[in-house]
Parts: sequence; structure tokens; C-alpha cells
Amino acid sequence: ALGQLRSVGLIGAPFSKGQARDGVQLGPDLIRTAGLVHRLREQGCEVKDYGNLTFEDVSNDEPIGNTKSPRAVGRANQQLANAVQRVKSDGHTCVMLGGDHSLAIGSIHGHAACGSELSVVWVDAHADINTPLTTPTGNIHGQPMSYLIHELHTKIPVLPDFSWIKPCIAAKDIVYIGLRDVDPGEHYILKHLGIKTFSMTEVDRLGIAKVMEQTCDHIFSKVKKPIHLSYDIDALDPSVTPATGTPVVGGLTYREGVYITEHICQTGLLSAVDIVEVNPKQGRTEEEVRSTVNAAVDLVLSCFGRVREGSHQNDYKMPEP
Ligand code: Z70
Ligand code: MN
Ligand code: MN
Repeated sequence: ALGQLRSVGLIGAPFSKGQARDGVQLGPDLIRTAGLVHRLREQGCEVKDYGNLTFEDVSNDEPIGNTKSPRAVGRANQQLANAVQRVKSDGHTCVMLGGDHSLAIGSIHGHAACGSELSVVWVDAHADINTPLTTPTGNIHGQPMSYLIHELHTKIPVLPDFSWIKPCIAAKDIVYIGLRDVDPGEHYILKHLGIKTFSMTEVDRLGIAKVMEQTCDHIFSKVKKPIHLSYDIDALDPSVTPATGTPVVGGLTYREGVYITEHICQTGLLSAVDIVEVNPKQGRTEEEVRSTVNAAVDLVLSCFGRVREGSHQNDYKMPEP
């Protein structure tokens, strides 16, 4: 049947300074232009579009160590955290369209600020759990998880405009799916904290259905925590979503990618979703951009009740001859 009427609050976050490539700030409007709001309403969702955040330029945003643009990232995420908190207190499931994945700092922080402990399902080729001291690139989109995890609190140096960030996620409440490009420091952290991971090797071994069963076994404790799904479009294979900053071969198929969102939807616990790292300037052709954006739209639709078997409303009347 058509999904329970769900109310969606949409936030665009056209931010790119968590990484070096221009274009990822175009993601929110591109995904809207592909018809996201209309198609969500078509499938029975109420949608409130809160519009795009606007981010001020930050002058003299010098690196701290090798971590780049800390002030711009810190301030943008503080704005986003406030916006997500508003969307949640208005009673919506929050959809945040990025922008780069550094935005997960604000999105998860704002979500957690609403009171309950969260589970985080992080779907990505990358673990994005470098600290400012382990990062090989200095890009904060490779670091967001490190600022959010209680167990890493003592490993994080002071950064300008990051003092508002308080760790809000427990290592045991995180599941990764799709990993295939993990740095040594990140691998150490994942193992040391005992974080549940389904790399592409586990997806190959188990199949995506078992991966999702085990994901839910892991995050469902006695208390059912709201789920924050943080979906990096580069989790999918570059043959499906080439228009992204750092495509990595050997990714999830379109079908595996959608199966994840269908399954999370079925839990009834989805409370916020990030869709990040869509970068039209990284597409070599219009078709590459279209394929990437369409995948992003389909992932959001299946988060909110779209099923591939099709559906019909309860009052569907069969036409009689
Ligand atoms: C690397 C880093 C990353 C996305 C690249 C890469 C991180 N581990 N994330 N592209 N989306 O810079 O820390
Ligand atoms: Mn990634
Ligand atoms: Mn990422």
C-alpha cells in the first residue's frame, strides 16, 4: 500500500568547503530540479521545503595543522545544526541535501539536539572518521564522524568555530555500509572502537539483504532509537553515480543502494537523511550528471515509502467495463 502519510522537512545546504572540488554546492538545487518535492507528494508525503541555507564567506580561514577551512566548516555546520533542530521540532523527518559530507557534523548534531540517542547508518565508500591529526588530505569531509563520537572526544584538537560541537553518538550505535577506501588511521579507529562495518567485501559475502538484517540487529536495542541515515552518493558504483568528487570503483549497484533505503524505511525509525557529494561539475557528460541526480532522487523516494513492486491507494477502484 502507499506509505503512511509521512511529513518531510527539506533543507538545502549548498556548501563545498569541506573538500577542494567546486560544484558540490550545486547539489541541492539540481536534486530539487529533478522533481524531488513533486514526486514525494505524488507518493503521499507532506513536504515542507525550508529552502537553502546561505553561508557567509569567511576571510583568513587559515588551515589548522593541515585541516583546511575550519572556520567556514564550523560556521556552516552550526547554521545547519540549528536548521535541522527546527525541522525536527516542527515534527518532520528531515532531509538534508548537500553539499559535501562535512555537513554531517551539523546535520547529526542538530538531530541529536532534539533529545533522544540516535543510531547512525553511514553509507559511503569512505569512513569519514579521520581526526584532524590522522587526516592525509586535510579535507574535513573526510573527518565528520570523528567530531561526533563520544569515544574519540580526547583525540580531537581545538579548532576555531568548532567549540559548539559536543560529541553525541556512541560507537556502538553506528553502522557503516559500502566501505572500500579507508585510510590507516580510520581503520585503526574503526577496529579500536569496535564499530560495526559492512565493507564491500561483506556486501559480496552476505548479499545486501543479510547486510541490512544484520544492520538492524545491531542498531535495535531494547529502546528503539531514531535512525540518522547519512548517504554519500559515492557509495554507489561510479557506473551509476559518476558525478561525485572522489568516485571509487567497486561500489554498490543501483539495486543494492535502493535496497538499503527501502529496508531503512520499513523500520519505521527513519528520522533524518543526508544525501551528499552530488557534484555536477565532476560529470563528464549530461548523461553522467542525470544518472547521478536520478539515483539521489530515487534513494530519497525509497526512504519515504516508494517500493519497486508498485503500490496503490486503499480506496483504489478497479474500473469496470
Ligand atoms: C579521505 C580523506 C572522502 C569523500 C573523499 C577521503 C575522504 N579518507 N570522502 N571523498 N566523499 O580525505 O580523509
Ligand atoms: Mn565518500
Ligand atoms: Mn562521505
